[in-house]
Parts: sequence; C-alpha cells; structure tokens
Amino acid sequence: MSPEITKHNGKPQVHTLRPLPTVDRFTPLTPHLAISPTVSVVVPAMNEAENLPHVFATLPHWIHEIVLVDGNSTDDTVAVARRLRPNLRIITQRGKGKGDALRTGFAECTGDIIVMIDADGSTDGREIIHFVGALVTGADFVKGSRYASGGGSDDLTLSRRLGNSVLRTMVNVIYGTQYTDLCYGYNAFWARHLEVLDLDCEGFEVETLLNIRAAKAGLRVHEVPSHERCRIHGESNLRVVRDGWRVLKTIMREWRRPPTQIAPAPAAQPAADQGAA
Ligand SMILES: Nc1nc2c(ncn2[C@@H]2O[C@H](COP(=O)(O)OP(=O)(O)O)[C@@H](O)[C@H]2O)c(=O)[nH]1
Ligand SMILES: [Mg+2]
Repeated sequence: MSPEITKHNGKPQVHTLRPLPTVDRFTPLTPHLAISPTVSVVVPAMNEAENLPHVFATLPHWIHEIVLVDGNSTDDTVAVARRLRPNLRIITQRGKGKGDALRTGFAECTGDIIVMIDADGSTDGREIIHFVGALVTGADFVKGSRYASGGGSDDLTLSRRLGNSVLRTMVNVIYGTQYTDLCYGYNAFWARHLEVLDLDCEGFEVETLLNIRAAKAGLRVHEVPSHERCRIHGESNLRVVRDGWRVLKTIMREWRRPPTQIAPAPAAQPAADQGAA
C-alpha cells in the first residue's frame, strides 16, 4: 500500500492508509445505495392486531429480520403477525412494559443494525432508510426526532408536548446533549453497542434511558427528522403523569451512575477506515 504524505506544522508526515475490509455481500436499498450490514427491526406489540397490517406494509423489503415482541396480547396480534410475515420471529415477553419488551427483542436480534419501531401505525417504516443511512455513514446511534426540521407529530397532545420539552431540556442541561426530542420510540443503533447501552428498565422511560446512555458512553448520536402519525386503532398505553415521573426518575438516577465506556470501534466505520493508520 502506497504511503500518504501530509503536512503537520509544516513538517511532512508519512501515513500508511489502512485497507478497507473486503465485503463479499451488499444489499441494494435503492438504485443508488447498497449496504453490507444486516438490519433487524424490533417491534414491541401489545394488542396491535388491527394495526400490524399497516405497519408491516411500510417495512422495506431489504430488512434482514423482524423481531416482534408480544406483550401477552389478548387479541390476535400473534396470529395476524404470523399470517402477514411467516418468517417473522415472535417472542413472548416474560416481564411487563415497553422497556422490558425492547430489551427482550434486542437480545434476540442477529442483524448488525437494530431499528426499533412501534406497532400502532404511528411510525413509518419507509423512514428506516434515513436511520440506516446515518449509521452507515458514521453514526453510532440515530434518534428519530419529531422536532427536527422536516419532522412532526399528529399525535402529541399539549401535556405530552410540555412534558417532553421540560424533560428534554433537563437531559440537555445535565448531559450536555443537544437533543431536539427525547421520548420518541423510533431509534436505531449498531447492535455492537448493546453492551454499553445496557438496557435495564421496564417501561416507557426506555427511550430516555437509551438517549442518556448513548450520550454518556460517548457514542456519536445523530438525529433524523421523523413524522409521527396518530395510532391507527386502539388507545395509547402511556399515562402522562405516571410515565413522566418514571422518565424524571431515570434522568436523575443516571446522573449519579458512572458512565459506561465505549467498546473499541471495529473496522466498519467509513470515516475511520479512510484515515491513516
Ligand atoms: N410488548 C409490549 N409492547 C408494548 C407494551 N407497552 C406498549 N407497547 C408497545 O409499544 C408501542 C408504543 O406504545 P403506545 O401505547 O402506542 O404508547 P405511545 O406511542 O407512547 O402512545 C406500541 O407498539 C405498543 O404496542 C408492553 O408492555 N409490551
Ligand atoms: Mg403510540
């Protein structure tokens, strides 16, 4: 490999360029973009039988696997899911809550990238490519944001908007982040970061915990605009006061907890790989 010569403080520096790892398989996402990592989508679902056909219809064909974590649904969630996608992996959650469901689902994923998406029709699978695009171009963790330019929500009530705004400001001040959104269920990350994210929560505080742990671990967090629609059928399981209180407790508890160290990055990061050894 020929050396690259650059100048630092006027003195020539000789670097040997590190070769890119050979990749033997690419999945085309669009006529212009193909990627080598595989993508798992985790869908927590509790009584979402009526919504699943809409949700699955938006998922791109190039996804490697869908992991549906059923919260002991009393409707036909499992049967509908199986009928729609016979290859889908269904896991029945042992514990309770969305956080517990996601933790269970993440542990079962075999893909390189994990995307979390809701089963109520509020999150659009056609946006997954934006999350994956940000990850393959250098991000460690990608947050969907309803407040970023181009994002939005049809589903945020005034109390949720206020709560999210106060809690997000607290996180930004305490953890030095610049998040525009906090409690949003559409996020994606490299599976290799599961260890530092170290999920250990039960309920709707799960997104807050992921966002805080990603920041504390020094992960490169990007936001992509996302549009949240209203849930199509059924009612939200979230209770503003109960779950807002859980989020607040999580923010304070994490403040005292020592940061989790980032694992050394493997050679899949384009920015690092193009650099000098
Ligand atoms: N497996 C499982 N999924 C859950 C649980 N609670 C909520 N969910 C799912 O998490 C997603 C978001 O929940 P939702 O009630 O819509 O809350 P909201 O989006 O904050 O209003 C939906 O897909 C729910 O089916 C649970 O205890 N277990
Ligand atoms: Mg919802």
